Amino acid sequence: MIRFTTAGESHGKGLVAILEGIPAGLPLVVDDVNHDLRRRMQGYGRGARMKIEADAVEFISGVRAGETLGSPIALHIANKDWDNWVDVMASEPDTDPDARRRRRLVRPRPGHADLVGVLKYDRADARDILERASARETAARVACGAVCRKLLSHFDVEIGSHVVALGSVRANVPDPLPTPLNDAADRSPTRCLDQQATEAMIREIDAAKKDGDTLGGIVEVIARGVVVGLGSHVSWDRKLDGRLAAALMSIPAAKGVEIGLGFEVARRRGSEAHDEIGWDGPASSGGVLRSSNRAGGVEGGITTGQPLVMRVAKKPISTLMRPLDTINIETGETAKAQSERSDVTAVPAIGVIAEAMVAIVLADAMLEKFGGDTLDDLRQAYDAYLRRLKRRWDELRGVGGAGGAE
Ligand code: EPS
Repeated sequence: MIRFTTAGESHGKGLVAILEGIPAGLPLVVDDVNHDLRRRMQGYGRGARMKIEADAVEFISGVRAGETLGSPIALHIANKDWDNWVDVMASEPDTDPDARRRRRLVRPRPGHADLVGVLKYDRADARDILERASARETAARVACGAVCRKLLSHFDVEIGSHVVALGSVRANVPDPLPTPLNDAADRSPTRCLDQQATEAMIREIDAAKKDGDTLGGIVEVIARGVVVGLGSHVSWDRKLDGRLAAALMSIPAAKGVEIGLGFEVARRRGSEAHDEIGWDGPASSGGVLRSSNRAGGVEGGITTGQPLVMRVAKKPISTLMRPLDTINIETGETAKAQSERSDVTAVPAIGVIAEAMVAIVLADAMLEKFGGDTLDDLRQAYDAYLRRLKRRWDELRGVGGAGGAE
């Protein structure tokens, strides 16, 4: 239903994305996208690049007079840093065939795509790999995700995230979480809801920076207002949890994804692992109420109508100012890995990127279930489904007493 692809090198001219499948008639302006692009650039521990860039989107196609047309939406985000990299990244061949471009990277960083990329693509300069492997690409994903988020907002879906761990610091997560989640999380320089933990995270980032080191962490992404019945149990590739996990795992530096209790569920007995079912829940959950949300909003690959709760573990950035051992791919000597300008941590940003990936998967699942070439078609199919859910138990429980609250 939704297809998207991105292109662009970190220090090339810019990033582009093509997003296809968004129905016609969705109100859309650049600010809907720029808001999330700005959020992605924030966070304590980011490097100098974020001071150079001021990410902003330009719609090349698919949007007219503030509304989507149903045609592919092409998006462009310029790299301001391009001006400083023209000679390094220019597409034209060099006039002198023996000339070596500046900023070659020949001492691959353990943990980065540098080494495996040069082996696979048979490149002499790992810059040919790292420019595309850079997390800068995620700006294009966030742009596509923002459009999908706009679509979902018409169905009262709210997607937010917050940092639950950074380095060795674990946050105390408030229960219940604030609504809207991002209004609270975006106020913290580490996008963490625990003030004390935020301060400890900042101290740890400062210490890591001093040591020439980097930090990873864990973010939690939550999608509220998702109706019961997205995804399917019938085939492996239609299961929504699998689709979410794949999308989240594709984020640069992601090393683990959990849904609901995640790995913790394996340690529990069945009686403490599942969510008991009772009456008088909202129509969007099929009229039933769950006493807990250990499943994280998915059972059998299908949404339950409970909030979707996912966590992503991010490894520390692999560019270290005090580098690890490596080899020089040009001379064969053992060496220390090359250092480039980078971030101490980008954990606060990965939450914004994870929100985008979740928005794309959920928009796809909504269109799969409800279809429609226009926002209005989608709305009508969605409303008809909600009416069907509301009527579901009428006969069994007596009209009026079944569907429960809206
Ligand atoms: C990033 C841009 C990059 C890095 C970071 C993410 O800019 P530069 O390489 O010019 O400093 O700040 O990239 C990485 C951490 C990485 O491993 O490639 C961005 O826009 O998010």
